[in-house]
Amino acid sequence: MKRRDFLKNTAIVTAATALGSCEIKTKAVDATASNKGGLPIVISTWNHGIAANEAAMDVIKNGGRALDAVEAGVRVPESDPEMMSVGYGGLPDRDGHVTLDACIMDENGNCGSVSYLEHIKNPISVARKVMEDTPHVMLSGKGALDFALEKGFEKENLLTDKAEKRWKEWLETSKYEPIINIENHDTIGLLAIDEKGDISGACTTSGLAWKLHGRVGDSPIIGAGMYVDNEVGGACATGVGEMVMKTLGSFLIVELMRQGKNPQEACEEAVKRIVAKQEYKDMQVGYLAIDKDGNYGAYAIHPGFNYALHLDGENKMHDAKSYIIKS
Ligand code: SD4
Repeated sequence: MKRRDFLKNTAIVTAATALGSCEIKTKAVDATASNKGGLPIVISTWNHGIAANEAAMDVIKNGGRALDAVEAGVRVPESDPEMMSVGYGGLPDRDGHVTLDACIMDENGNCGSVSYLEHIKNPISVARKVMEDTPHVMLSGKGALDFALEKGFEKENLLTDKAEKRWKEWLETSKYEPIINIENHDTIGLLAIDEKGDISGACTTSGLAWKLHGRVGDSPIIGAGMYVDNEVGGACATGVGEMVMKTLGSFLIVELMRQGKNPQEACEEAVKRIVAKQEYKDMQVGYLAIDKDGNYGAYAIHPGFNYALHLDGENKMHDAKSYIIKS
């Protein structure tokens, strides 16, 4: 980043923070026109979003619910051993365990989530079972695994040879310090609106590579990694979960849209809430949002965040704008 960009961005944040009032903060944020969308729509994070969107849109085109679409969509990278940041084949924590986080939410405000789940390839489907078959929202660790096995999910070794090799290489050089990293930045968050206009969302990840054993990120936290309100819209997050959790980013975006911001403005404001108070130099966070009409937004702290958008019969990658501007 060039010094002038840093100063420009810092000035915006400082002004917004110092002046404090909502009105002034809004002025300090570059108001960006919403990206015109439509229905149905599927949008998801990173390159693996293309295949996920395809599966999700298939469900919608066959008259399915957005809920079924988002589950089917994110199951694609979850099941793919080449995707080293989601589900099977995900990079492990520093002790060599692949521990998974996922959540799902439907148009009626129902939601389910699993965190710190081991040995199950498709945590999103376990999250859905938590939502539909229990009075709870979230199951974690061994309890989540026991629940999954009881529901007929298969217990599997999720650590592929490739992921194990990467872990062993990391062990050789690591200082084994609990440093947050952005090496493993390919969580999938996926939002969809079906033909009826109903919105659902899903988010699933193996979390940050080499995390401390037991660490849970934002992805399974309703309101942090993903949030949907059928009257307003939906949002999802990727990147360093700790930063998202501290600001409940997805819930914040939906609430900002409820107050009148378009999806793009809401994503930008949520990123600005992070950078106003947190050290963000080596930390990436990216947000996606859709409103009830299928208009969409995307924004990240740093350049490099991209997303897959399935709209009007086309499924294409797009680069998100970012707070730090590459020049
Ligand atoms: C986490 N947010 O566990 C996840 C990681 C991620 O893209 O999104 N990577 O913090």
